[in-house]
Amino acid sequence: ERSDSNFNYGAYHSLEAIYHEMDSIATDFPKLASRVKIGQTFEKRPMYVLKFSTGGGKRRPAIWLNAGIHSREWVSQATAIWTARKIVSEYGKDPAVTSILKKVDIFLLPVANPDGYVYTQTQNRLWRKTRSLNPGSHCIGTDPNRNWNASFGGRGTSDNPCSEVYHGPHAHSEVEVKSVVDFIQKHGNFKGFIDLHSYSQLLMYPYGYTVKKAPHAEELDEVARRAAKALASLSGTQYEVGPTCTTVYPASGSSIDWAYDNGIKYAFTFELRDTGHYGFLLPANQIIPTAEETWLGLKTIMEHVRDN
Ligand code: ING
Ligand code: ZN
Repeated sequence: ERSDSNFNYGAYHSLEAIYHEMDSIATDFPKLASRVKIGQTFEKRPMYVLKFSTGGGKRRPAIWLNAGIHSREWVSQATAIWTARKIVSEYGKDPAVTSILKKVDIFLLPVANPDGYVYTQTQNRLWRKTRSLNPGSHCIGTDPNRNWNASFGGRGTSDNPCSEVYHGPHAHSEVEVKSVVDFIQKHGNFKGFIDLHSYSQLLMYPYGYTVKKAPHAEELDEVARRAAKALASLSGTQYEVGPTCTTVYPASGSSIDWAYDNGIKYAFTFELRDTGHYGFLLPANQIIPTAEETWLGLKTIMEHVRDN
């Protein structure tokens, strides 16, 4: 029944290959998955999401799964595409997946920064930012995780276009960010937003822009602890849990702070494997082990969204 089973989930792939696999997943499971273009990048590449839905109308509560906003964090894009295949193959088999999809739609963006991703594959493996031009500067790109309208330009950002945490000329200046913002706002019923990064083995929730506690910090902490415990249950990988600002560093304009401040309560960032031995250059033989354990954490969060 599968039209294409040649994709090796234990390897890193080109943007083109990932997009092709997204198309294959949608073709293999047409009642469950569809590939939707949400916009195009600065360099005019398409931005694709996979929508997983069992029907129930446009306004079903939804979860946004984001990956690859920082292009060099390759295990995040790889984990995301593995997760897409996992969702369609477990639907109707794993009661958790089946029940989640009975109530909630899942939107998965595996490559949130396509221009950056292509650049890491062809020019500079450690490129983090977008590839937009900065007028008046020879430096390229904006940090797309400092570009959201959540205390934009505040702590943990830079107004220097040459910085790795350059916030950009204004909130949502990056078309890759704006496309996600517009999609989520137009939809209007997102309840969860999960952003996959690497590395450090952390599971964080708002805020990054302030040390003040988020109004739902206790609930978010409890969910995150349960998710980290589920993740660790597979092979013992330990995650630290806490709010971004005090767990990693202050950072304004991030995706999850924007999501949270716009009514998407269940907002989390995973920093996937490892703790720094390989760092961004995580060997491909760790993709599937990383994705398998992360899946248990993701399911814990998605079940909580389903029930709340
Ligand atoms: N770390 C994140 C970064 O954007 C982070 C940390 C997470 C900041 C959530 C804000 C919100 O700097 C990496 N590795 O990108
Ligand atoms: Zn990152």
